[in-house]
Parts: sequence; structure tokens; C-alpha cells
Amino acid sequence: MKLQLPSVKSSEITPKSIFENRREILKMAAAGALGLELSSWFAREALAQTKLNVKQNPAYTLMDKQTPYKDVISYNNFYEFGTDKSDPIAYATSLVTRPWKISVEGLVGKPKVFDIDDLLKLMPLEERVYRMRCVEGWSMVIPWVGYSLSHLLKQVDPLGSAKYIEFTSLADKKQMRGLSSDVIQWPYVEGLRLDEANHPLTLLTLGLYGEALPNQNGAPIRIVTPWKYGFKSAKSIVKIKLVEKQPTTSWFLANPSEYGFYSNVNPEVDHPRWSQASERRLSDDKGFFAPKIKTLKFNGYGDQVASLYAGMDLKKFY
Ligand SMILES: Nc1nc2c(c(=O)[nH]1)N[C@H]1C(S)=C(S)[C@@H](COP(=O)(O)O)O[C@H]1N2
Ligand SMILES: [Mo]
Repeated sequence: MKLQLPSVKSSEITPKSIFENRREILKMAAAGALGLELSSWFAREALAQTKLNVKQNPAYTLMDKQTPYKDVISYNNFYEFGTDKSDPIAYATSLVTRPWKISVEGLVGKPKVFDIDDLLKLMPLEERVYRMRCVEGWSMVIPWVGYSLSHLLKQVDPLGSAKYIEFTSLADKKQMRGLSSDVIQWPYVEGLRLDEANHPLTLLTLGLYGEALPNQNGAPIRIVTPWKYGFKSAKSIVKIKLVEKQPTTSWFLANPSEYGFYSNVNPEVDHPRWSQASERRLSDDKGFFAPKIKTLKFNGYGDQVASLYAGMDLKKFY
């Protein structure tokens, strides 16, 4: 269906009328009526989140065509809201993102509970365009907003005994209808080695396309590790814990042979059900008719991250 533009003169478009139309459109989106046709300028404006004050980081730009906003926000994996790609945009409207606290704890000298609005001010916000690769075979190019996770970790004085980091997503049945299913163990837990977490590429992510994260993309705060498969990028995080032993992640518990702890993008190591040699890049309106392209080792970030795995057998540590 096509969106019907309201018949108002431009002089009558007030902040209030925009707000009310935004609510209407969000309701329609929640009812699934908009489908993938969120293409008009009006829908884009009406769905807009809080604008963030962002500066592009020239070290992280890409020649790759960016995935259109409407696809970034409507084709998602966020099992807390259902397992279909169209569930998150429809049902994540129930997620309440204020107030929001993130506890950073475990093997640290100064554990601290951060308020999301303080984290938005902790460091200047950067725009970084990253390639994202889902283990299911699709990929996107997304202008994320945030800063390196290492800046946050510095605040809590990690102890020498900390070797890994564990991210825990919100699990609240009242807000997340997907929790009634036990596809994976809740809360969603992911993890990284501490040196991976401290790598400058690892982004504490607060927004995309210059605005606060839409709920379906993991508002108000998530991780993004672009050289790993998408499921390592935990959404809607409430706890970050530094630990000594490798965390047991939700995906590993669900299927240890399919979801290794490292999960570095690697075209030479296939997932038991999906080849990882190529991917369908969702970067224009062709969507799933887009031609397949070759998947790059470490998703193209090998120059930056390969040294983290020197001497490791990446088939064994998949
Ligand atoms: N809490 C939580 N985080 C999650 C997921 C999830 O289901 N729950 N899905 C993961 C998967 S499989 C992918 S591909 C990415 C998708 O992120 P995007 O929807 O912002 O593109 O989120 C990851 N983070
Ligand atoms: Mo994924």
C-alpha cells in the first residue's frame, strides 16, 4: 500500500501535527500495514528518531553503497520480539527505552551503573559506516553512531584477571512478546574476548543514520562488531560483565556445533546449514533479487583484526 499524505498546507504543519502523524504511522507500522513500503520522504520523516549530534569518522567510511534506511529498520533479527524478520518493526514499539541503565561490573576496579543519557555524552558521537554480515547469508552497509567500547571500559578499571566480556540484553516479558517462546535461552547473552572488546572497531552503538537507535535495531544501546556475524552484536544491553572464563552464549547453548564463540566472518568455514562463501547485499531496492557477492574473510576487516587471531586455527575456533 501507499502512504496517504495528509492534506494540510505547509503553513499548517506544526510540531504537533507532525507528532500526531508520527503516532499514526507508528501504529500502522505496528499493524504491519506498511510492509516494506516505507519509502516516501514523509514516512522517513515521520518515523525519525531523536537526531544526534554526530561527526563522521573518516577512518571508517566505505565505498560500498549504504543499505536504505527503510531496509535497515524493517528487516531485522531480534528474537525477543519474534523470529520473523518483520516482527521487530511491528512489535518492538512496546520496548521502553527511558529510563535505561547499564551496569558495568565483574572483574573491574570501579563497577558502575551508567544512565543511557550520560553514555550519550561520555564521548563525541562518531558516524562509522560498517559492513554487517548475518550468518543466514544477507548483509547490509549501515552508518552506525557511537564510539569505541574501549572508552567505556576505561571508566571502570578492568582488572588483570578479566579475560572476557559478557553482554546481557534486556529480558522483560511485559515488553517483549518473543520471550514466551524458548527458541533460545533468555536473556540473550553474547560475549567477546577482552582484547576483541577493546579493539577500536568494536562500537558501543547508540544510533544509526544520524539518529537514536530505532527500537528494532537494539535501542537504546547495543554492540557492533563488524568482522563477526551479526548475532555477536547484542541489542538493548542492560549489563556488561568482565569475567575470567569464556561466557556461555545463548546461541552456543541453542546449538554448539552451529554457533562458535568467535564467529568471525569466514568464507572458508561454512555453517552446517548455510554456506558462508557468498552473501546477498541488501543495498538497493532489489532486496532479495540482488546478485550474490563474495564474502570477505573477517568481512573485509582483516587488515585491522587478523592479528587478534595470529596462530589460531580458525576452523577449530569458529
Ligand atoms: N538481543 C538480541 N540481539 C541480537 C539479536 C537478537 O535476536 N536479540 N539478533 C542478532 C542477529 S542474528 C543479527 S543479524 C543482528 C541484526 O541487527 P540489525 O537488526 O540491527 O540489523 O542483531 C543481533 N543481535
Ligand atoms: Mo544474524
